[in-house]
Amino acid sequence: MKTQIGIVGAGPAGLLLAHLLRLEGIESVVLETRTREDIEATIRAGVLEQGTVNVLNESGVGERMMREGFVHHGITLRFGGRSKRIDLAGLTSGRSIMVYAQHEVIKDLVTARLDAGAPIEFGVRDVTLQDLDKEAPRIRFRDARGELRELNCDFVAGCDGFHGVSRPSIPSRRRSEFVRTYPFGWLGVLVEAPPSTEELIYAHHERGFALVSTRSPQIQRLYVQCDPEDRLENWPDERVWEELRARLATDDGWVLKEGPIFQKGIVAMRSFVVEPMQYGRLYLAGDAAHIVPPTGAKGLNLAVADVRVLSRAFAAHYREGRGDLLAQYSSMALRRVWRAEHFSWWMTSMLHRFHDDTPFHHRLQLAELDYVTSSRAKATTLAENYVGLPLD
Ligand code: RFL
Ligand code: PHB
Repeated sequence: MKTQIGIVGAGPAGLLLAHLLRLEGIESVVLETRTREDIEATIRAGVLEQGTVNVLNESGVGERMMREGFVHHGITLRFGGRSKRIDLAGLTSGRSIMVYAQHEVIKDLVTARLDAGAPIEFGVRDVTLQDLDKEAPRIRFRDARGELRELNCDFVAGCDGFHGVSRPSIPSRRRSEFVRTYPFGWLGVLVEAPPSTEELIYAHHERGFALVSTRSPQIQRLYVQCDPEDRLENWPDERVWEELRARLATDDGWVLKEGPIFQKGIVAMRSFVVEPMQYGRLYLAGDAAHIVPPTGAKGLNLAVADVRVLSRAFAAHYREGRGDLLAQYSSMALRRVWRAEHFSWWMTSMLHRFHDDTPFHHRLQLAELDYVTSSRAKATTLAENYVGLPLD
């Protein structure tokens, strides 16, 4: 089997890259270890930056998002029992965010690709990348029927997430990794209930962070900070509600609307970057190259920004024989990545309880929250990062 770009992973990075390349007339094959049903049902991100929304619309896969997604013009920071709104649109000349679930983006991209008759190999196993530093790299894998196959490509795009095979295929002497793990995770739940708020609430509390997000007028997405090693058995529904009620309590009579919890999961929090995001003919994109803690809602958006730059670089290579954009891919992508790393780390540090917290540290967090919600300059810093800096 032969193709121009072999894409490992059918997450947002791999699927959008395949889609953007197809629009440029560049052929690709997407390999994915999981099934279509599984990738379309995995609950992850919810917040799309304006730039991400534009990329999806301009490439023709934004129609359902525009119909079913929700545009938000602000967010609320809640601390000390009070709520303060950050006017995202007012502080950024009208930019906003879209609340539309990641698995809905995945469904739209899978449909677009399959409708165009382009291949996605689901259920592959034993993926290995060969000859990445040679003219003709190859991807070996076992397909869903168990047959050994080989894909010859001009380039390989490693879009297989944090636990994929692409990044470890770069010899360790040729990559530098930057890591921070946080001493907490998020317990996330999906709830059948009407929204308690029109905009997302990020809450700082002595018992730990809490977040109120949404999926639809009927389904809400709520998170509480927890021990990353904690087990779901320790979080019966009543305990989830008790923590949410306590951490979100205000002195103005606001009430959290409750309902049946139908999905629960715990995610660990880390910051991670690999440099460079390229080796030979392998280009990494999305979580394969970098992870941010979800507090800044940046992970999926970074994946989109990466593949936009990468698809343009491949287009310049095939159309004009130019290699300069491919050569610059890693440094261009990393500039945005490190900005988002800093923002996500800052939001996380400001809003969470750390195990070694002292009263001094707690007061510093409150001072920072007070400043962010009262200084136009600081609020603008939050707003322009949250809605996303303009794409290159
Ligand atoms: P993904 O989504 O992990 O996709 C990688 C795909 O590769 C497959 N794979 C392989 N395929 C072939 N061969 C192999 N050897 C393979 N190994 C793995 C996997 O099965 C998978 O399908 O990475 P990608 O495409 O880079 O996308 C990144 C995003 O998924 C991620 O950054 C976001 O979900 C992060 N994130 C958020 N991002 C936002 O922009 N806004 C948010 O509001 C937001 N909230 C979140 C989040 C992530 C969360 N979790 C669960 C970590 C909230 C949460 C709770
Ligand atoms: C979500 O809706 O899942 C969500 C929203 C905002 C975040 C992270 C996750 O910062």
